[in-house]
Amino acid sequence: MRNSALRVDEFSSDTNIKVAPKDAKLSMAHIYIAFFAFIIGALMGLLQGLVRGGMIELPSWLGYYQILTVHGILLALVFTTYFIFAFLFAGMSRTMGAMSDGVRRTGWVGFWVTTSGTLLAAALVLLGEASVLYTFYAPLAAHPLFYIGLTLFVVGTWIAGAAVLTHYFSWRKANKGQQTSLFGFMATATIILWIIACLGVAVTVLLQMLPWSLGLTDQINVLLSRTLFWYFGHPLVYFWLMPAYMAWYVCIPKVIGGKLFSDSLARLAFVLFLLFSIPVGFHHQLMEAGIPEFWKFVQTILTFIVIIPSLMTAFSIFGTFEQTARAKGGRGVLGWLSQLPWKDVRFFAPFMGMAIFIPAGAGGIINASYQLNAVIHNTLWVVGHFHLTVGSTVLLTFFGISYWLIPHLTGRKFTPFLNRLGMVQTWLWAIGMFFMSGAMHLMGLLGAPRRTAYTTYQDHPIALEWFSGVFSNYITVAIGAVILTAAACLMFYNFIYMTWIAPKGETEFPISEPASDASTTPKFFENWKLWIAIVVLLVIFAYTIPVYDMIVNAPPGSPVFNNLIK
Ligand code: HAS
Repeated sequence: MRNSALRVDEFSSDTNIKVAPKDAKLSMAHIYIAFFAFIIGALMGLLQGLVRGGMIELPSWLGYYQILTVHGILLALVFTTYFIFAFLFAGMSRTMGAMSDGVRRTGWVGFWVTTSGTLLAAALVLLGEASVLYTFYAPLAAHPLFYIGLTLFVVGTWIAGAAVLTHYFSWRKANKGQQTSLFGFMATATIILWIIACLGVAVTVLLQMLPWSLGLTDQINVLLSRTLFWYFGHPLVYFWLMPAYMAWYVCIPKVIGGKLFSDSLARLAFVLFLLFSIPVGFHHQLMEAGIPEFWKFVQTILTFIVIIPSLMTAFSIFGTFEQTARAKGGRGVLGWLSQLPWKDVRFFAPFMGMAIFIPAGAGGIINASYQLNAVIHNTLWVVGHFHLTVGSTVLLTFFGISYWLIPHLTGRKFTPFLNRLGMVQTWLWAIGMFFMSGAMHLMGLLGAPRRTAYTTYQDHPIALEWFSGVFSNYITVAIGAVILTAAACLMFYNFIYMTWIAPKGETEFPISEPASDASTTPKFFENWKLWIAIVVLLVIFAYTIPVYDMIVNAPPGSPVFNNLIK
């Protein structure tokens, strides 16, 4: 077993290098929680789809908003966060050497603190004391213990993040002047983004929501609270996306038998995400009164800048595909596509995620455009948008990672049987999403609101029109939800198979090399002090004046609203 950081010449694509067994345990602990949260969250999604479509009624002890909260928290926050840390810990160990005992211990402390927060928050939701949805927006209030659970969750991830950062910086210290692994670089950017982003939610939870829910203050400044939430909420979506991009840049080229298009371009994309994904929260509040239009405009411009690293990624990954396929003999304008390993789920699941991200990203650009946002804000369109982005692009990539990561960590084989199950699972997920998310987009475009339970709006003709299209109706949503549930159950079975049933053996953790003709990566990319300083300046620029205004000219505060929508 290795117990020291790798030398620089070792973190190449050597397939014999494995995640150290003790690090694998830490990573697997995260995976167990991720997949248990996933299956419960997915089953809640089915119930929700059927209730909202008026097809079933929930028993009196179970509320619609309660299951909506469980669904959102377990899938969008718990599954993603645990999976991401599992991937980061494993990848750091694989590319930068085994973690020291101290670093690993810090990782475990982070795991237990996060898990205690998760359990506490989950218990409050299950007791019906925190039906506040996954955005826990004021003035909906939860039991104070829910906010304490959230705080523990965030603090736990900071501790786990500190372990990732310590491992990275120790390696740098031990290998002075050497370039770090691309995986380590990207993991560091992701964790720094997460820590800076969480400051916003920490401030609103600790200084506003907790005292207000405890009755220590009578009212809450809702505008300020939402602004602090979205300061966190938008980088949150990149916290989900960046690990998916890590797999696209670092692992997929190896899976398809090629090399990374450009190490420098990949690093630049991640630096741009770090710089521009934080000062853009106002694009979630374009319809919110009380924020001067000038500042909404500034943050909209910054939003359009944060689209650039995704476009760079599209270019780079497409370039990797074409170079690899042509090297294998592919010809023609698009004929080379036939050379890609379409029957290998380790490629196909993330590829499906990439393909879906093309319309999903276009939807995001629509959302960010002020006038168009007025059409779609608070409608089912937005729900359709995030089921395509995080629910498809990110999740399909995470599933694709699971097919090699879990057997690698459990010392089992990626078998042809598992590959077949994975292919079926990917198709089911994509088809289910096509129906569900497609119908949501169309219904939202017609005006159907989000965040509501079943209602026909007293049979108002305009409202009935929202639900009675050939494709845009609740039956289509329900069909999609049923197919997605089948896909989720299959994925859960695949997780069980990879963890406990697949034959013992070895599975590769794929890490690609840069192309042989790639230019050297400039050293300034590793200058984290510079990037953090620019982030701070951008945040100060984008937020100081509007936030000052929200505090000094505060709108009337709101008392607690709770137990209204259990
Ligand atoms: Fe978003 C709302 C704008 C991306 C998630 N977003 C949400 C919410 C969530 C979410 C959860 O401006 C709802 C929050 C809530 O509950 O209220 N979003 C954007 C923009 C982008 C974007 C501009 N969103 C994401 C990602 C998410 C995510 C990523 C999760 C992971 N979003 C908004 C706005 C709202 C919003 C407003 C507020 C709406 C409202 O009013 O409430 C951009 O980052 C998108 C850029 C992406 C692209 C696509 C690049 C394509 C790639 C694929 C390449 C394909 C290859 C394969 C290589 C430009 C990289 C090709 C090969 C072949 C052969 C085909």
